[in-house]
Amino acid sequence: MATIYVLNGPNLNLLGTREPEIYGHATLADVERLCRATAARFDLAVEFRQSNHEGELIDSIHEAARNGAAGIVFNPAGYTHTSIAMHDAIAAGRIPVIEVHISNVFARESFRAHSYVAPVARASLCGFGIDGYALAITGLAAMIGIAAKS
Ligand code: CA2
Repeated sequence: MATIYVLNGPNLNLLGTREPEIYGHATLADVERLCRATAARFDLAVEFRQSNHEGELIDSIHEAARNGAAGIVFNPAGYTHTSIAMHDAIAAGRIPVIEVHISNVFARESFRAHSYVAPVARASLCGFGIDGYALAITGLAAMIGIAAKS
């Protein structure tokens, strides 16, 4: 069975506890359940992680590439807008990365409109709430030629 990594950046452990007007009421545990249910439709195993540390996220990207993962669904959170190191890790990894944001980053502060990840991601989506994770997994499966189970 192929594996995808679902990686979540800083502060996403707080999902569902603050700023519900921006991020909704779902928790990260809800996101994990949604990812596992979506991936199961494509017979994909999920390695689901959250970290508040840039280096740990980079280590996970390296690990996914080293382990031959089928792809990464990645919400880099605040590092989206700051991290050249994240950009470099993805560029070096050579596995498909789908960038996901819960909120519509283009409808918020101007500093959120720039992403260091987008140029090295195979696709990016934002503004669908946590459904964006399910859409990203479905799109990744199509991209790598894995059909839904009948
Ligand atoms: O919309 C997204 O998914 C973001 O990646 C979330 C990041 C933000 O820096 C990006 O611009 C867009 C912030 C994640 C923090 O998540 C929280 C969730 C609930 C309460 C507080 C923070």
